Amino acid sequence: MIVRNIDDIRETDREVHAPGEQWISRRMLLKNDGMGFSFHETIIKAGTKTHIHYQNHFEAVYCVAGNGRIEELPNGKVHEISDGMMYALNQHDEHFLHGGSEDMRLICVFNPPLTGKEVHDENGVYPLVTED
Ligand code: 9YT
Repeated sequence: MIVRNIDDIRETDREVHAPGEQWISRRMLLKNDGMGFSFHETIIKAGTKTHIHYQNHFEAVYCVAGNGRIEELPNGKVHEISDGMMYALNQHDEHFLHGGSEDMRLICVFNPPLTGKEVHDENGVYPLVTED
């Protein structure tokens, strides 16, 4: 059994900051934990905007605090996100993720799991890392 507290993740290599500090991701489960998915807490900073297009991954996101919005690309459709809202990128959906009036706390699951080494490229994509 794996039992972890978020405080065990903080300020370790499992805590990743966006290059522009729009978000912080604390990876509670990664590929090497052997679960077949990765499981993260992500804090989206208020007032930020992040371009995301996970062409190699599916992601489900559940908001447990704060607020923000998803802007679908290219059609511009907007979904307000707050405590209790879930969205799933089941079609590798390209979007902007906007922070709202306060920081937003998200629980995120990735399939295939992130290894922890991925960084968003200039197109908002995480590469598929296959080597162990
Ligand atoms: C919701 C989202 O995808 N935010 C970007 C960070 C990502 N969740 C991660 O790497 O944990």
